[in-house]
Amino acid sequence: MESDRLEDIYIDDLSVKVCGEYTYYPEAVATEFVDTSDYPSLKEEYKDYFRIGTATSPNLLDKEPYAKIIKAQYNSMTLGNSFKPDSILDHNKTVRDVEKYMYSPAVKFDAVKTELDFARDNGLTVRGHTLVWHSQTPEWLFYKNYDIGGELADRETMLARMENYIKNVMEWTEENYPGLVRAWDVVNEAADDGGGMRKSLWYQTVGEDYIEQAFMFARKYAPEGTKLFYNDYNSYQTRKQNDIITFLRPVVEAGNIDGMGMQSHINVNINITLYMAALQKYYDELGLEINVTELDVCRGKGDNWQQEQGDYYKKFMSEILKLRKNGVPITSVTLWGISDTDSWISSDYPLIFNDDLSRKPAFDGMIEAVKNQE
Ligand code: 9MR
Repeated sequence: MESDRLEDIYIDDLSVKVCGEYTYYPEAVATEFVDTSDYPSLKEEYKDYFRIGTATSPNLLDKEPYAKIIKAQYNSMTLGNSFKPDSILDHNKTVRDVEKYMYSPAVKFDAVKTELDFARDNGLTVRGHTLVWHSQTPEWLFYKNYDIGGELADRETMLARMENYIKNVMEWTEENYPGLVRAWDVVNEAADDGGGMRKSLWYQTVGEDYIEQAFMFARKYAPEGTKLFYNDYNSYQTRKQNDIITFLRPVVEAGNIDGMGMQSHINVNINITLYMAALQKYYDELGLEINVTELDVCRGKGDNWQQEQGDYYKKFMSEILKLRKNGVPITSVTLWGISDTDSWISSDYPLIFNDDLSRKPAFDGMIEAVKNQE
């Protein structure tokens, strides 16, 4: 704005539209950390059963105490945000040449390198999270000519964009980090909390077979041996589970899915027996292997919450081990973060280390569960 006259200028009816969504990259607030060298190691204790993972963030790996505890405790990691479509899709490049990128949006991979280098250099495998999701996926992807002022793109265009996105991400990853990503969350959170399928922009543009299509493309481009997962929250709840089983059945029949990811953002009041029955059912009905992909357990209200939460973690892991012993193929358990301070729900203190990385009863509970199996 310019003016030759020295008068006040008023702007009214200003509105700011956020394109995409805000992503919170976790930070460590503590400045002093305890020495974690003498802790027993989760990955060692569980090595005969399944992998133990954590969610990471590039700025946490830069902190030495964090890097150290991750190397000591975990043998799998999930990039907490960096592999999501809003981090990979290159808006500027795409809209600079819409014709060229019409069916294959431009992608960039700068954001994933710190974490993938760390995993490769320290012998952790990676769960790729995530390819097809309603959230952290920019809205422009779904529009004709990538113009959010216009109409939604048609089914054929969106199928082509979906196929090329999956192809480009999988091929880049395998070329640059061969064998590192052992599993992909191909479709994330497709079930609606109110029942049925979520009416996401993928659903609206492609139609209700978008899950089948996504898994078909994923199978086509996934390197041999890479496991393909569906991943969701509250997927132990009966109604949601039934919906998920219904829409995954054709994917199973087509042979395009290997596993069910149970996010498991839970709390100390969730009934462990019901939760385990759900795992058993995914296996019985669909024959899928199971990963616990985003475990955190929000604390209870009482003064004794640390111990109560520790007991819960212990019971939870004991039952997981039991289920595995009884034949349910559970192949990894991943915690969604390291310490309470870097959790996405830090005010609920849901993880196994305190802010200074001192161990909580939750950590000891996980160790006891595997040491004292019935
Ligand atoms: O942990 C992630 C957090 O840092 C981001 O701000 C948030 C944005 O949606 O996503 C968090 O991870 C989510 C995961 O990708 C899917 N399941 C729910 C997780 C917690 O919101």
